[in-house]
Amino acid sequence: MMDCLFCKIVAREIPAKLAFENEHVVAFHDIRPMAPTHVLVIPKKHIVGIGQATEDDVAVLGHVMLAGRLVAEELHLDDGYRLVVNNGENAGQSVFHLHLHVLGGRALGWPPG
Ligand code: DGP
Repeated sequence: MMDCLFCKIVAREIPAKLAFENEHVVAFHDIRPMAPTHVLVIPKKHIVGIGQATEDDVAVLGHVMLAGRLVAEELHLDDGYRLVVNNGENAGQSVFHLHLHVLGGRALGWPPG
């Protein structure tokens, strides 16, 4: 996707502080962190959001989730962490390339705002 910010991060056309990468996903630190650790895991494949994912995406969605866990372990979020996917306007999705937020490093409130 030519105009997708996160596709440009995958292609290294825009810099990001990488946390993890494999053949399916890239993980990088969020530019506006909401917690001491705030990493985004994205599929290399352009998927607009979880609302647009299909059966063909089942495997890559699994890779995204497992990479989220791996990042949390690598960054020593031993006291707990949260994995979040915002979908659509009411959830505050602002980048339309599926991404999993990995949040940790402090106690996180519930319910989220
Ligand atoms: P969401 O609101 O769920 O769509 O989250 C999008 C996140 O993307 C938001 O927390 C800020 C982050 N973000 C936006 N632009 C950039 C960027 O250019 N670089 C990085 N590292 N993060 C970005």
